[in-house]
Amino acid sequence: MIPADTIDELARRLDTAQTTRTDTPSLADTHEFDVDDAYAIQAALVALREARGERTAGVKLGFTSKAKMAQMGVSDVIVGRLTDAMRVADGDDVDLARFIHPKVEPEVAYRLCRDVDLDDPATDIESCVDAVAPALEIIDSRYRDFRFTYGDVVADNTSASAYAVGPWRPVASVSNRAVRLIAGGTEVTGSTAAILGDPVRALHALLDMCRRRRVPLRAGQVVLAGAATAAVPLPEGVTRCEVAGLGSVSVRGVR
Ligand code: 0L1
Ligand code: MG
Repeated sequence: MIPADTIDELARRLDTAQTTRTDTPSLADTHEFDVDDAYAIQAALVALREARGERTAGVKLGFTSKAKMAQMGVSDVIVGRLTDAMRVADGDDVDLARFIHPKVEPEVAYRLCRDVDLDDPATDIESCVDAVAPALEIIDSRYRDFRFTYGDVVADNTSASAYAVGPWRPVASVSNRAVRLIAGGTEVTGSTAAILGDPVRALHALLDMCRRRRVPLRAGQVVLAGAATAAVPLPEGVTRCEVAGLGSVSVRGVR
């Protein structure tokens, strides 16, 4: 474990990168740290946001596709935290100047309807969600040229930056649904099967990660289950995610 003052220093470095929209080199270039340290930096980073008045609004999973896991050489998902300041209402403008080099990915979101008891081995995570919706996640790695290690990206709150959720529907299976992402002139198609085979598996993976990393899960929070396609640069103009049988959600990039 690296010392507490180093955790604090690295969290501040990432926080400054985000608040000043200035990228930073990989933390791993100058510091040796393990995954436990990385989650400690993430917690300190989110605490800085909370100290400025932001409130936790949910959690997200990353690396939920086989392709991304293979690219990073890992077999585990990562968990990050969402705050209310990251939320963009469906259809709203999002100022591109908020970001360093934003990308967008189409996702599925779940809504927690009760607090999740992480310490009860019998917890049934599926009974803790009451709604599902199409979602867009805007990721904005704070690292220069997207050059980061697994530990770096965990420390950087899994590149979490902004998100939008479409109309909620009562929870139902969203397995194997066609997904379309239209981002300006770019169109990408995929399937919810890219999310750990079925987005419901993301809920189980989330429970496991939150138990291990002591990330609380509370009623009303949003869960971003993971991306159904590769991320693409967030353009000026409308970006829309359509999930077959579930609906759509959009944001409009503005300068
Ligand atoms: O899948 C995710 O939401 C995590 C993204 C982290 C890696 C990146 O910034 O590309
Ligand atoms: Mg994502």
